[in-house]
Amino acid sequence: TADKDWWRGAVIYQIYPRSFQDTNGDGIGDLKGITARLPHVAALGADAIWISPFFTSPMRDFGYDVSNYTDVDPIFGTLKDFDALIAEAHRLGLRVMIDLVLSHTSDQHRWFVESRSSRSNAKADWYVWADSRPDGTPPNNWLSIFGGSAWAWDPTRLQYYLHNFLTSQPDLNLHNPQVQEALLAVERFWLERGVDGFRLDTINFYFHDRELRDNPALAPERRNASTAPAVNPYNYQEHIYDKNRPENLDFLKRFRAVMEEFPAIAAVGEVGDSQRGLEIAGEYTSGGDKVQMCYAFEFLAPDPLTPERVAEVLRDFQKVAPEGWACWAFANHDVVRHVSRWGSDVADHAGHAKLLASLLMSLRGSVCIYQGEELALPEAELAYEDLQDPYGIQFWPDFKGRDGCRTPMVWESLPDGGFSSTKPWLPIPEAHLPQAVAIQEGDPASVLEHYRRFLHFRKAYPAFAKGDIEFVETRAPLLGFIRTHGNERLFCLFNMGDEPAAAESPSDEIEPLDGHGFISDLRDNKISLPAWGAFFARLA
Ligand code: TEU
Ligand code: CA
Repeated sequence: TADKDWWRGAVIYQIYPRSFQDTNGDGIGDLKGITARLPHVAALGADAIWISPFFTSPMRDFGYDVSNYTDVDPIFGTLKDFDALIAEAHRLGLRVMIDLVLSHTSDQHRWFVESRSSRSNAKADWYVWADSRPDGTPPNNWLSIFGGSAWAWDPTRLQYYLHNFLTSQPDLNLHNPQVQEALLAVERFWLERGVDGFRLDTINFYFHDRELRDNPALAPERRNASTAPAVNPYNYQEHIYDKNRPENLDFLKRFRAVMEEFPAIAAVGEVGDSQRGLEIAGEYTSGGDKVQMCYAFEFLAPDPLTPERVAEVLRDFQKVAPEGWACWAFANHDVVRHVSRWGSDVADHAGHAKLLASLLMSLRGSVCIYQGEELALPEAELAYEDLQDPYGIQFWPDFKGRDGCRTPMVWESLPDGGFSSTKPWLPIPEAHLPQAVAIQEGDPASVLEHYRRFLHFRKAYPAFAKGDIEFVETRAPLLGFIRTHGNERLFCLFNMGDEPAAAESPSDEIEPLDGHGFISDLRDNKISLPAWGAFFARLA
């Protein structure tokens, strides 16, 4: 495990602990459940797991509101359970990345309890406090992603505090050096406990403008599909002052310096910004002294996934950050499951899912796979009464929230999905049961076996993980590119459409590869692909 570069091109499997596996019959997944199911992740061929937050929390945002950074919430288990999880992961050859939410805490965190108690306590400046404007309104026009002003009134301090997310998620003031020290101590705590890295939640929200200047409105011509849901006015501001501040670079360097005290640690920063995401991701991952990877939102947005869009995003990133490293994902716990987002009208559900999986795992960058993605689970349709996500409850029915991608894993085709012995915290859709792990396992035509096969294939050719990428002239719905690493040149061609398609071979000297599960035909320099087909070859 000394390979310092393991993260470059790694495939990271994201686990949402509430919904992975329940072991004590309370309907909520737990750390013991993760440990029990790690063989599934290892068999898939992933390099690492990223576990969404399991720290002590009142769970207003299901763990993204932390009230104690250095303990496990009793719902999920104990620190001892976590130690056992790490040991088992390492035994199976999996690295463990944990999700640190450093931009804000829960309002139940003792730091905030103290900070809000007066204007003169020792932690008075640990959060972002400001006086109202003379008319009593909030200090400026900053908005919360979850709706309304980003400022909440505190009746004790008679001041507003900043919250980019829920009012129960007050923003820490990282301009205060003591806050930085406290967060670096959290980092060290988990490194000493044996984690291999971090997913850093909302990494570009760490610092705000100290002068509290108003954000400008987003010019109408710059509004696009990825600024949806249009119902949320947050998407119509230019986020210059509430986040993305230059002071962040120095903090990230300090964070990295602590990582460097331990062997082979890697971090992926989540850059939430639908306007300048790639640029910021590039900035944070260049120079070798901040984070290694940034998690980009480009393919998590509602925009349709077309060959042009894929090429444009990858080229743009290359252009703004030739030295940077992205981590791509099609799915996570915040967005509509991608097979539904992009394929609601697709007849061949499995074919579509397999093509997308292989495309994702062939791009230059690292990759995150979200639990259930390997089963091609569609978005769950939930009734308003079943909703748990405060974001969904707030914007229903224009935006249905994030519960539809957070329903429990389906391990077996039983009514409880093999997830729990009792009623789960979110219902398991009946339609998910025929896609359970136990049903797909061993069926070479299944999506699950395709993920396993493709990950295995991908490992045999280092160009997939580490190579450069160069796009080849192709006509939609085809997408073609060449991945180059040393003397290895791999040509990858994808048919992103539901009709057969054909393309010219980019070279006479081409050696088709197999073992990836797709069937195609190469004759007289012409490559013919079936609907949702792909072709891989080595070029001389
Ligand atoms: O998400 C940050 C973020 O910007 C996204 O939340 C996104 O805008 C939103 O979920 C709408 O889809 C991270 C976590 O992934 C998310 O679960 C948390 O709610 C959020 O931070 C606050 O900690
Ligand atoms: Ca449980």
